[in-house]
Amino acid sequence: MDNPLRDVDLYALTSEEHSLGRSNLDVVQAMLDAGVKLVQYREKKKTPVQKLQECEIIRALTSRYGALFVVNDDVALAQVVDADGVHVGQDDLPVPAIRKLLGSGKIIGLSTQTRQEAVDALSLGVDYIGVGPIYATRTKEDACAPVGLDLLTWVLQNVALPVVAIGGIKESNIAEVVRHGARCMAMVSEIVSKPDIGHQVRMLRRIMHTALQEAQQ
Ligand code: 3NM
Repeated sequence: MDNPLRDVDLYALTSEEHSLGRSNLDVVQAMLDAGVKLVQYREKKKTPVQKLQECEIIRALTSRYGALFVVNDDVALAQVVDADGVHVGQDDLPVPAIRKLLGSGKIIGLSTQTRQEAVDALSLGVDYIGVGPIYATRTKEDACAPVGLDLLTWVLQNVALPVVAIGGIKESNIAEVVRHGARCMAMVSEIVSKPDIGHQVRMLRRIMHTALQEAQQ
């Protein structure tokens, strides 16, 4: 598969408990209206039926906007709503089994926290890797200590896979992450916990693009 993150500068994840009382659907609608090109559905505290209902609607919305839709962890849910792919962690169903279920046309993303995990991802046949948490985050309950920008830089230089940086990325540090080579940033709280999601998405993308232009000069 081509790099699925090629046109994705900002990788937006859902989390209703951090969304200031708004529904995932309202939040995703605002993200798409602001030009987000990839949405990951990540929802740890809902029933399977609730997740299915939300994912069916988000699938329809993302298709209408020409955005990619990735489901966190749940391969069956991704399959049944015909999502574009799944994102899994190191302790989920192994990637070769997921590939067998989804086939070659779907995206598989894998979280990595070490050099070895990133290198190993190459032979697993994933389409991209997450590297993080770059900074401390309170959003993911079982997040490990920050891996820092050093791991990000090393992976970008040594592992020939598309990379998304994640964990504690904010308006205040996003330019620094760009300067360390990342071109795709995943964020939860810095998007869903802001009152004006459209404004926030546009501002984050503006900061990224300015930093990128400066880095290329
Ligand atoms: N995965 P925020 S960190 C979902 O390191 C997730 O793999 C991580 O939330 C990883 O942008 C994380 O609010 C949470 O810090 C990111």
